[in-house]
Amino acid sequence: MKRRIFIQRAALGSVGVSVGAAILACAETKKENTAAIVAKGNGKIALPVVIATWDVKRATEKAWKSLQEGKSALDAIIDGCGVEEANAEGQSVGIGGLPDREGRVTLDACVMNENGDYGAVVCMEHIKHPIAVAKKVMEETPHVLLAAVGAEEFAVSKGFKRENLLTDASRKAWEEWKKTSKYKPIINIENHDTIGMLAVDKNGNISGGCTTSGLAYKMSGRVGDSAIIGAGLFVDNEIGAATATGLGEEVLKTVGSFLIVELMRQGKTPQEACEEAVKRVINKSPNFEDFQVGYIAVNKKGETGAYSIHEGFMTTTYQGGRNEAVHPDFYNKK
Ligand code: SD4
Repeated sequence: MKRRIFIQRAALGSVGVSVGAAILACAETKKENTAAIVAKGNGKIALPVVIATWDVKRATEKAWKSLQEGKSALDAIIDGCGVEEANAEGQSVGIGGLPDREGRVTLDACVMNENGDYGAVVCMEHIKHPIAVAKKVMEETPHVLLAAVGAEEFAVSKGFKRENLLTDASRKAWEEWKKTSKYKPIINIENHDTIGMLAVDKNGNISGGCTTSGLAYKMSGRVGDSAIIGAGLFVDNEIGAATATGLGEEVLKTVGSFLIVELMRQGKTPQEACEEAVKRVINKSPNFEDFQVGYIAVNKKGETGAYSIHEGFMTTTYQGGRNEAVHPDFYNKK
């Protein structure tokens, strides 16, 4: 039997068939009518909402406050994720991220807003807030994705400070790893803290962001799913949004976040869509026992879902004034 500590879906559980109908209705309705649709839906209004991967209550709290101050969903996400990027003790995002196998901290991040605009940086060094740089790429260049040195130079040209992101603790962890490993990238090393964050503002407008230092001790130049649109993140303001954590190679091969949004478009709840996307990974990967993939999703009404292959995944949801980190349901050979 599945563990059901689980994401706060209780208030949303009975919406059933009408959810699908409402989503389809949303899909056919122009953006300016969004607030009205939200207000009409079933009395189960749960907006705004912020949901993030892992136990990141300080980050969701910051994003929630930014929403209360009237900031856009995207700016709230930049603020929220920025809390963890600046936390030198977190070893998977921003400063303090575990390095690649050569000892370099390389960061991937992306954002997508309610208009379907996307911006990303991959394999960028020395800049603590890659998610804010990703937003600049979206807003201030004709491009969507900048890599490596080009991304870093762009960030510096926009006023971001270059700094050493390899903390003593992460350097020591890397040195220990070099002693014990065969100095090969290890497929299932997972650092459990990539932040994917989705927010729906009080008018039902949706944005998302994802930021990571990627897999610990990865090959130099390796890029995961987190900054690749459709894989690590996807937002469709008419339908909902999804984001991923875990082994990026598997998320990329199944284009997981796009898949989840398309399944919601077809009428699945966020929970059903996350479960289907995880099953897609399991069906395609005979060695799924060896790695973790987890997804979270939200729809236009603020209903949330989350699912992972294995136990241990966490999500944090700030909704209805409550900020709660929980273990979502998981597959693991049920
Ligand atoms: C990656 N998906 O680079 C990221 C890693 C991750 O929790 O999410 N870790 O593949």
